[in-house]
Amino acid sequence: MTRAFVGLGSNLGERERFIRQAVEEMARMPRTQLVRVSSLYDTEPVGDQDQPSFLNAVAVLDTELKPRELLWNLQLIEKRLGRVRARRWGPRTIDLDILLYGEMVIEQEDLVIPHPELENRAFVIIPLYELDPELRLPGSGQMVKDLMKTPRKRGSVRYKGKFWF
Ligand code: A4P
Ligand code: MG
Repeated sequence: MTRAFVGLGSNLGERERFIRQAVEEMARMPRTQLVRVSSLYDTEPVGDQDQPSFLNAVAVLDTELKPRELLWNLQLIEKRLGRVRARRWGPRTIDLDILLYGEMVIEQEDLVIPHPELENRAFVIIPLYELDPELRLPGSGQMVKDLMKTPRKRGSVRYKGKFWF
């Protein structure tokens, strides 16, 4: 079993419903247990700012799926929830990113873990801190609680509420 952290983001339509459905589907993935989900956060778009604000959260999974199998399963969920791939960093009903997969560091063309933008994004760091402040990132060796202290331009993040499931 490997502990993986998956980032969820939605900024089109009923954002909370898409997050909720994605979590339900993740809980049904093969050889996987859903452990916890962070609170929901209302976040300013990072990158392409000309789009609606996001609802973001992070889920913790224990899984026997290999990283690439996990990616396929997440992409299947994105498709089922009707994600239309328009423009990069643009609006979407649901985006599922593998943030961390145990201690593993992967740098392949179509799979990069830890997620390359992780350390720059408050909408990822804040829910990770809520889930596990002592978490250490493989690669850079940075701790999540230390990343919380680094001031940087990474968009505003507002607490939206607990996630119940
Ligand atoms: N890919 C590589 N590594 C991974 C990984 N660790 N997890 C590849 C998931 N996918 C990974 O992703 C493009 C390709 O990335 C996939 O085919 C996969 O092989 P995508 O989801 O199709 O495209 P995308 O999401 O538009 O692009 P990208 O570069 O993944 O963007 P991000 O990093 O997902 O950022 N602002 C706020 N406030 N909240 C957000 O959630 N999200 C984004 C998208 C931008 N701004 C945001 C938010
Ligand atoms: Mg993505």
